[in-house]
Amino acid sequence: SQRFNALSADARWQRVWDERRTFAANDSSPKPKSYVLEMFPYPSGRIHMGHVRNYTMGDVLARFRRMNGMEVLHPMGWDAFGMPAENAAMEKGVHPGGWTRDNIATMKAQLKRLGFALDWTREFATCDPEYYGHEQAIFLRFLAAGLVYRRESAVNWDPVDMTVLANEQVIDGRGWRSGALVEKRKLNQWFLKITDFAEDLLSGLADLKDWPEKVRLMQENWIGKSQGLTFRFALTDAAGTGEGVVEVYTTRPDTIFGASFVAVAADHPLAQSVAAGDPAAQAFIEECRRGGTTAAELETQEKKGFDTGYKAAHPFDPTIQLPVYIANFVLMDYGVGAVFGVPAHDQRDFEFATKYKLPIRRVVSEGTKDSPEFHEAEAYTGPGTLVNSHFLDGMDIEDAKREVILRAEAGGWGEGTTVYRLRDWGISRQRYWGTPIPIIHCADCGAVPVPLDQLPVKLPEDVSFAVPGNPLDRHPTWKHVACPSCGKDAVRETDTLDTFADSSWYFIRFASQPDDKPFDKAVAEQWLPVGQYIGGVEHAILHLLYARFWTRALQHVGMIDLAEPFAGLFTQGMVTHETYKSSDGRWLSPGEIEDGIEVSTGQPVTVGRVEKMSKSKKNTVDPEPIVDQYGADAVRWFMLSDSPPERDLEWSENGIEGAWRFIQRLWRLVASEGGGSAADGGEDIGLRKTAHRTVKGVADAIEGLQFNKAVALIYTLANAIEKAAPSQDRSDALATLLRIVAPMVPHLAEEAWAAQGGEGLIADVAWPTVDPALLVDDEVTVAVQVNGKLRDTILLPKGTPREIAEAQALASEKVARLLEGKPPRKVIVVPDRLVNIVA
Ligand code: ANZ
Ligand code: ZN
Repeated sequence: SQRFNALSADARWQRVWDERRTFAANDSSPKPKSYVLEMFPYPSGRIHMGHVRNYTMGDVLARFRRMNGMEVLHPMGWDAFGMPAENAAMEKGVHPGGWTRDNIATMKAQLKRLGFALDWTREFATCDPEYYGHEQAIFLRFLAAGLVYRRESAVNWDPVDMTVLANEQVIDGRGWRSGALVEKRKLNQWFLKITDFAEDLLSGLADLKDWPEKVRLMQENWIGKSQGLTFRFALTDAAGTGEGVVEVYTTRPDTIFGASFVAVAADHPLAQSVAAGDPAAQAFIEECRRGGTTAAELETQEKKGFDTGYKAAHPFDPTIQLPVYIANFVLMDYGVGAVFGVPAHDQRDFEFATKYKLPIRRVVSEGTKDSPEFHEAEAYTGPGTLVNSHFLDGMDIEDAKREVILRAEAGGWGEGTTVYRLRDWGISRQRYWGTPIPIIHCADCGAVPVPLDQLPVKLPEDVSFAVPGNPLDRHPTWKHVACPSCGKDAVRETDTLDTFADSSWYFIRFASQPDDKPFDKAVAEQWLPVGQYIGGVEHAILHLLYARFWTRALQHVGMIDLAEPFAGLFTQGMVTHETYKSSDGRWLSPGEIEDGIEVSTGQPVTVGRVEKMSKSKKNTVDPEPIVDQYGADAVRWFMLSDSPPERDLEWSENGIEGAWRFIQRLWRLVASEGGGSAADGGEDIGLRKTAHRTVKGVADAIEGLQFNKAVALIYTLANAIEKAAPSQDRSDALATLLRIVAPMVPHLAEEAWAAQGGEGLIADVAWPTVDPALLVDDEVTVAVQVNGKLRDTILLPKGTPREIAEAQALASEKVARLLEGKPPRKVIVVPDRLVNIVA
C-alpha cells in the first residue's frame, strides 16, 4: 500500500520478535560477543522521553551489531528498590511491592511498544528475592574478606516524624514532611571499604579510553588524591604547662612560616576534652553539629571558631606560639581532622583570620624575592616564590614542599602522606524497601552473618506505613530470631542496603543468572565487560564509581576476573521542551492554555525557556500517546535525528511530524519498487558510489554513536535514489537503504522486507558489504593561489592535466578580479594539489 500503517506493523513485528525470541542472547554462540547496556530504569510509574532517547540509542547499536555478525546481549530489568515506593505507600496506602510491580507492568508494556531489541528472557527486578538473596550472599563474601565493617556514624534525624531522613529529604535543614529542624544522630551503621581501592579506582581511569573525558575527571576529583605532610605540633595548655601534641594534615607544607593558628574539628578528641571542662566550648561544638557537614556547605557557611586557650609551638621556631581553635570549617573525616591555618594563602583561613584578627603572614610572592607583590583583599593560592620563610626563601612552591617534608621526616615530627577525599561507602539505610542486611545481632556473639542456606532474608509482606519510621524495626515478629551461632534469642539487622548496591552488579547478573549463585564466573566473563554502556550524566560519579568498586571487590574475593565493568561509556543529553508561565508566574501545561490565554483565568500566557522535561515545570510530554499517534519508528527516528546524542534534544511537534513524514516517504520509496526486481535501464555509477559511501558512513556513525550523522547520510541517499532514473543500481541502492535503516526504524524495515518476499527477518540479515574501490575519492580539491596567497579552491577530477587545471584556475572569478584583465606572468601547477598564479 502507499501509506505505511505503523500501528498494525508495530504490533505485528513486536509479536513476531516476542514469539521467536529473536533477541534472546545465546551464551554458547560461537559468534563474537557484544554487550550493549542502557542504565536500567527505576519503575517510577511511566516511561518518559529521557528513557525513550536512551533506549533508542542503545537499540540502534545493538541491532547494528547483530547485523554485523555479533552475538549481542541487550538486556533490560528494573532498579526496583528505593524511596519513592515507600513514599507512595505513605501517601496512597498501597504496598511498596504492589506499587512497584504495577509500575513495572505498565512500563514494560510501554517499552515493548517501542520495539526495542531486548532480551526479555533475562529480565529481573532488584526487589525479586531471587536477586537480592544473591546480593546478600555477596555482602557476606565481602564481610568475610574484611571489606565490610560497622561503626557509629551520623544520620539526619527528624524529631517530629521520628525517622531517619536521606540527604535529599532535608531541605534547608528541615525535614521535608514535618518541617522540623533536623538533628544529627549517631547510629551504628555498615560501611564498605571502598577506600581500600582508592588508588586502584583512580589509576584505572587511565585505561577507560572510551569514557567521556569529563566523567573520568569527575571521578578523579571525587576520589580526590592529594599529597602532603602529616605532622605534630607540641601543645601547651592555658596554664602554660606542656601537654601533648596535635597532629595536622596539610597539602601546603611550603606555607609553614605563614601559619597563624591551628584548628581542629568539632568532633576532634582535643575539642571533646576541652568541652568536658568548658560549657561554652560544648555549646560551640553543638552549634557546629547543627550546621552542614558536606564539603560544599562548609565552604559557604560563615567561618567560626572557639579559642581553646591551648598554644601550638611552631615546629621550626618554638618561640612562635599559635592559638588553637575549634573551627566549624574543619571536617573530622578528612585528613586527620586538624589543620594549621595560613590566612594569606587559603581563602577559608583568610576569612577566619579576618574575623578573629589573626596575623596574615604572606609567604608566597607572585613577584620575585626582592620585589614581592601581595594581594590585600583575598588569599593568594597561585604559583610563586617563597618569602619571609627563612631557609625556604627564594624556592618555588614544589621545592619548598619537598624541603619541609624532608626536614620533618629527618626530625621525626612528620611524614609525607597521600590522602584521598573518597570516604568509605555507608550502605545502611533505615528503611523497609531495600535488600535486608543479612546479619543477626546476638548479645553474646555480636554481629553474626546469616548462614548461606538461610538466604534470602526476605522482606516481610505485612508491614504498615501508617506511622513514620522503619517498619522492619517495629514489625512484631520479623526481627526476632535465634542466634545462628549460640541459639539464644537474637534480633535481625533492620537496616537495608543502599539501592546503589543493587545497581552495582545487575549487569553481571544479566550476563549469567543461575539459581544457586549470583552468577557463573565463566559465563559472565564471556560477556563482560559491557562493551557500550549508555546513560545519564547524573550517574557520572556515584553509580559508576560504586559499580567499579563492587566489580573490583568481586575480583578481590575471587568471584570474577574483571576490574572494569564498563569498557565504553556514553552519557546522552537530556530531552527538553518549551515551558509556559501564567501572568502571575505559575508553570502551566499546554493543556491549560488556548490561543495564548490561560483557560481558567483568561490571562495571557508567556512562553518560557526551553528546559529539561520535568513534572515541576509541567513541560513533560508523555511518549505513549505520541507512539500511538505516529508509531514507534517515527518516535525513534526523531529521537535520533535532531541533535548530537550528547547534547540536549528539544522535543517539538514539528520535529515528530517531520519524522513521521520521512517514515512515509521512506515507505513510498521502498514500496514503489519490489526491491531489486526492476532492472531496466543502464548503470548508475554515481548512485552506486553514493550508496556504498552511505553504508560506510552510517556504519562509522553508529559505532561512534553519532546517530544524527547517520540520519543525515540516510537522508542524502534517499534523496539521491528519488532523483535517479530506474536502473539496476537504483534497485540495489534501494535494497541497501532498507538494510541500513533497519536498526533505526525496524518495524518499517520488517514490513518492507516481508512485502518484498525477503527470507526470515531483516533483523537477522547481514549489514550490506562495502566495495572499497567505490569509496575512493575521484575528485580532488585544488588550491588556487595568486602570488603565493590562497585565493580560491576548485574541484577537479583526479589526474587532471596541467593545462586544464591552469585554465580552470584562471577561470575563477576571484582570480580574474585580482588579475584585472592582465595576463599572468607565470603559472605553476602541482597536479592534484595547487595552481599558483604569478601576477
Ligand atoms: C595549610 C595550608 C596552607 C593549606 C595553604 C591550604 C592552603 P585539599 O587540597 O583539598 O586536599 N585541610 C586538611 N584537613 C582538613 C580538614 N579535616 N577539614 C578542612 N580542611 C582541611 O585540601 C588540603 C588542605 O585543606 C590542607 O592544606 C589543609 O589546609 C586543609 F596556604 O594546610 B592546608
Ligand atoms: Zn549468639
